[in-house]
Amino acid sequence: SKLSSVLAFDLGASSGRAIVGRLDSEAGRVTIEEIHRFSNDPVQVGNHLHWDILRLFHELKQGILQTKHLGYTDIESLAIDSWAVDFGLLAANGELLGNPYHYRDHQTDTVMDKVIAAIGRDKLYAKTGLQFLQFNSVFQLAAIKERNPELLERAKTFLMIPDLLRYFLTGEKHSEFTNATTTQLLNATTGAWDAELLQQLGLPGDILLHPVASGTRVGALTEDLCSELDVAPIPVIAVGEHDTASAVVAVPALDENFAFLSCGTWSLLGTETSAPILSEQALSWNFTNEGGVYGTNRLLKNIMGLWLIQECKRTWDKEGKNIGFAELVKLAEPVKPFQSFIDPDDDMFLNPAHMPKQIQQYCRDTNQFVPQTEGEIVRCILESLALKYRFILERTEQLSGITYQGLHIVGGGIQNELLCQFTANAIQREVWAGPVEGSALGNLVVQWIALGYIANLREARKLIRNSFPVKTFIPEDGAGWQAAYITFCQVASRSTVK
Ligand code: ADP
Ligand code: LRH
Repeated sequence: SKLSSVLAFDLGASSGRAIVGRLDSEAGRVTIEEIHRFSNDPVQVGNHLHWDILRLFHELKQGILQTKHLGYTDIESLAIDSWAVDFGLLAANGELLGNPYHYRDHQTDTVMDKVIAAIGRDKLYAKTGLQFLQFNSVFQLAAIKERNPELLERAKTFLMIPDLLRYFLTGEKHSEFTNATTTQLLNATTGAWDAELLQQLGLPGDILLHPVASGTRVGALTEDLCSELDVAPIPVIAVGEHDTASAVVAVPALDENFAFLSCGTWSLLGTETSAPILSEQALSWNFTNEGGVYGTNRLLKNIMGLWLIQECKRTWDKEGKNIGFAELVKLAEPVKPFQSFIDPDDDMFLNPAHMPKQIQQYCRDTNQFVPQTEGEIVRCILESLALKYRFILERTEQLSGITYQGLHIVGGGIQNELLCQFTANAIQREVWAGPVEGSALGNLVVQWIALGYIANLREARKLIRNSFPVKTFIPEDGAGWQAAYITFCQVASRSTVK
């Protein structure tokens, strides 16, 4: 039977991978092989935090080479997805101006409030439908304009991270729709850049390219790259290039109405809707409407996620402890439950110098038990995340008017089974965990839809459901978690539960 092979690059904020997908259309099955994985290490230079964009491009090349070395001579296309909001600026001659900033760079710390004061919160939300996060591209651009106007004056083209890497691969400049929606500059109603907003903020609208729909073919590897790597000019497709858009494509839901949690560096919890929900309630709860593939909308909220654990681990690594993620979970398991809670989404956790101390500070400030050991700190984070998931799931239900029987979780975070179980306990419903490589799979299936092998999104989800295991977690200890939830809400209200 006919097999098709395509290549996905999925770049998360903590790591990237190259995955080859093989589709057997007759059998209705997909298999994947991870052919390359690399860490994504941001670099602090002076006062600023940057992505190491050339290293990421180098890793893409290593991935392409690896397909050749493993004997995949029949790759029909490739595509990139990555974290949202960040971008590079090109000069008139097409060269990259400076290293892209990391969204956690402190340049935006005070900018959002100024922009909101200038435009109006309601108006900005009505136009873009996006949640207010201090690092949305609009605020980064406003920060650059304030601090370093020469950079913007020299810029000829604005490209989001996957657009930029794709440009390095193909020489073609295009903006992809799903990721463009995360800038907070795209008008949710028209699907075009909001000229009035750009003008009011004094931002150069002419550097923005009109977005192409996800699933559009946007060139092929350049001749130069093909001779450098000695490979064929593989076609390149713009999939749902926002990793969360791709992750939600891969949710193996059989029902049209489902709640999801995309669980990696961030926890993105919400649901898919057919149109943006721009109600007053959605605005006051700061829910977002991000553009999805094929006309879908993602109503969701960012929750700080496993960043909290990653940062603790990074701090402990620096202290020479080198404890792996699986080991950290093991340390948390025997710890006494419900000793203290944090609101994961307090601003103080966005990019602190020392995450474990910051968590202790929060507990001290709220007169709670102060966790001391690694296990106690990780336990506090995991319980707090699970309780925050309940809080946001219930708000999602209120906004969508739909009750969900359980929660689908996709992404690297499902390897943390303690967190999956805590989540089932906190929401008192089933959790369905899988697939782990959600974003990469969403990337792969949209390539196959674009190539004509899969009919549509619904078929793609069925295919994923048939091809990858989903692990069910049954809720336990309802009374204990209900009591914990009440305490959690009291504690978190001090930091105005957002
Ligand atoms: P991103 O795409 O945002 O970089 P991933 O989806 O790759 O993130 O998820 C990475 C997270 O998954 C890590 O921060 C870690 O918390 C969790 N994780 C990875 N491996 C394990 C493991 N073996 N046990 C527990 N958690 C894990
Ligand atoms: C997850 C993600 C998320 C964005 C954040 C910047 O990787 O793309 O959807 O809010 O990174």
